[in-house]
Amino acid sequence: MISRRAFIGQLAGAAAGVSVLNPLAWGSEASSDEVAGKEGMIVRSRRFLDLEMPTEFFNSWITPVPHFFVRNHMHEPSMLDAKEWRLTVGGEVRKPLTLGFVDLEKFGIHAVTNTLECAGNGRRFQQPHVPGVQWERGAVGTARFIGPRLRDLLEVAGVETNGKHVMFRGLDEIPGKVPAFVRSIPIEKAMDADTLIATRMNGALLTRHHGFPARTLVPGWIGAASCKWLTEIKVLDKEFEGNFMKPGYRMPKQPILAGGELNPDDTYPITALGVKSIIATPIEGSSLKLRAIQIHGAAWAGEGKVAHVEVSTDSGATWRLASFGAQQSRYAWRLWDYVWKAPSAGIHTIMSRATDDRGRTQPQTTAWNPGGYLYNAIDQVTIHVVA
Ligand SMILES: Nc1nc2c(c(=O)[nH]1)N[C@H]1C(S)=C(S)[C@@H](COP(=O)(O)O)O[C@H]1N2
Ligand SMILES: [Mo]
Repeated sequence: MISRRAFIGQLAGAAAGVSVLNPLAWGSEASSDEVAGKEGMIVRSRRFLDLEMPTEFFNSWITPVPHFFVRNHMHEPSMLDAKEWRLTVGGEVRKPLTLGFVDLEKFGIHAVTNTLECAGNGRRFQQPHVPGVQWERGAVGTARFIGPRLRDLLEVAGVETNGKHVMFRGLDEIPGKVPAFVRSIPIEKAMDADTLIATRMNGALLTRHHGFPARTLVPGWIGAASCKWLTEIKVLDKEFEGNFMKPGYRMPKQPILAGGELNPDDTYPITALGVKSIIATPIEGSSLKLRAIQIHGAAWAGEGKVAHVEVSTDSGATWRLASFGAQQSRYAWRLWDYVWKAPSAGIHTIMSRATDDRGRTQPQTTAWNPGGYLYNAIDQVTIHVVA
């Protein structure tokens, strides 16, 4: 017998840390509860579970929970009982609150369909290489999140005039002496009518991987803003100071040389997502018959609105508009598609480029940054068309 940990270590080593979650291939591993409720996902890390959605699952406007990516910086809480769980609201407030799950739900419910993307999505494509989880396209998903508005809690607690930022703490199990995953958002975003304490995702209670029993949902912003297993909300007079606010999750104020060093004082905290599209199918390296080829993908723009998606089938020389799927919601991606009659057999490069209503367009290359954040260069796949 080998220990479970050693077993996982061997598997991770064998597959260079990347493997596809396949119940048959994993044998008894498949029934382990660390991956409960997940199907066909790419495992980017097992120590702290990080699961990426393969591109074929971008075909659904609402991402089913089994296909929704997971990003954990620490261990998920092992014991969570909604009856024992408490949420406190404190700091710069007149009346601190302690709420149970039933009390929380009494604040009423509001639904926001949001595309949640990890700031590190696409890190794998940054050149030169940057360390961190090597996400490709799928650290993103869209779900309908439901729960009370954060501002309704803050209004009952009564934010003092010096309350400028709102800090969130989750119940993650911290491995040894590392800083807790604690971050804050500015009071304006906290008071936005669409910022939620979500208790449900796609109609069901949150699962453990996604923050049961409650998480914040900060729509249009990087995933890191939406704290899972929420247990403490604290109003602060300034931005929270901690590893995950600085040096973590910051962008250079000015472009820096690829591979260069970054002074934390020349950075700002990342908030909203950029404009981005990805090609879901055909997938990179696939062989397709010489006939009408269906190209499809998704496009999103954080707090912006996707205005159009263009597709190029000649390596970027000419661009044509893609059509949108019917479904839309303010903070959700649009699915798009384009039918292409390939002119000839051979190797072809397909590209997609989104533009939003603020005039932002995906760049040819994303400005390099040492965290590998907000990668949003024009997407491309190379396919083989056979006669
Ligand atoms: N408590 C806690 N909240 C967290 C995290 C975490 O590690 N701990 N990861 C964050 C990051 S970086 C992302 S991208 C999203 C991912 O949410 P998901 O796992 O539900 O997809 O959760 C965020 N909230
Ligand atoms: Mo993230």
